[in-house]
Amino acid sequence: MSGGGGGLGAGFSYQKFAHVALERTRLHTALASHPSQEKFKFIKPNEDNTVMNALSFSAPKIRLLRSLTIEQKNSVQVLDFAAFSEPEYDLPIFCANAFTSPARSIVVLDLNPLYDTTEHEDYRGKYYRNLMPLIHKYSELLPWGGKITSESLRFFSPIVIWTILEPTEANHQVLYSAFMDYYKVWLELMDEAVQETSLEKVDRNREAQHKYLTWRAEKDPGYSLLKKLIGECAAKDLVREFLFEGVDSLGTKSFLEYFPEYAQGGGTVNKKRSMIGKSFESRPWDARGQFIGDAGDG
Ligand code: BLA
Repeated sequence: MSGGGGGLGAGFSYQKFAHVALERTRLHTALASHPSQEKFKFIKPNEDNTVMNALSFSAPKIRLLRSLTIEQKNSVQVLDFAAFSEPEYDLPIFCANAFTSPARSIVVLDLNPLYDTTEHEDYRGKYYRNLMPLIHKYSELLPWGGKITSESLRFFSPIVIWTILEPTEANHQVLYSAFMDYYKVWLELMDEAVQETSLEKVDRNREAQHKYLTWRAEKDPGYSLLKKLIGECAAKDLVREFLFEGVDSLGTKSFLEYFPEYAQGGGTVNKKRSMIGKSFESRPWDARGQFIGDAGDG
């Protein structure tokens, strides 16, 4: 399958990523259609050359597994694939986001930690210590993408792949391989996950997931493209009832209660993505997963 000189040629499809991942999931558990599926199954963009595909499921241990792909003929391709466990488990959130234009692919692939791994060393040890080889496997082909919205870092794990690539067939293959490696790891963690019985811990997990959903529902970089494709109202519904479903039911705290630094006059949320600005020119974790911040830059 040649892309005909690279670029967004035939054979380039994030739908395949989602399809294979869902097939994989079915080897581990029984997927049921998620209630959000009905409303968004037939979502239709304003532009004729664009196809959107929205799928959502739940399963034992999995509160929400959902996938959104957007394909614009010879132009933009988007993948947003995520898996959230039930709050009885403290599993990381599987997160695969790719935005590909003819110029470049912007990628985040991670097992987003439910708890900040710098503050919660026990959580880092539980889930990431054994996974560090994964990042070494891909650090050359999928190098750190450079400065990033600083606030995003607390939602990333030491094995995050944050990268900006030329959208060639070869890079796409590497991305596919990394996506499947990371997803298989998540499925294994899911298999092994043991239900938390302490109500206090379950509540803590639920709130941590709600905080994550609240962040992404408000600040996700994909929002403006979604608005353009389906209009402001439908984009808001898609974000709150599909992509980050749970944001209106898992907790009652508001964005500003979690992230007060975004408060501005009149109690409204500052529209800026970042209050601190961008930072972290290079990977801010060492080979053991210890946070080193911008230290690597010298
Ligand atoms: C850019 N997307 C980005 C960037 C990141 C992410 C880090 C670089 C800009 C920045 O530093 O903010 C992704 N950020 C994430 C993710 C998390 C996070 C996954 O904090 C999780 C915690 N991207 C999508 C989808 C679309 C999309 C679905 O995932 C479109 C529908 C678009 N992302 C998109 C675009 C850019 C981008 C257009 C470049 C423009 C910009 O930076 O705003």
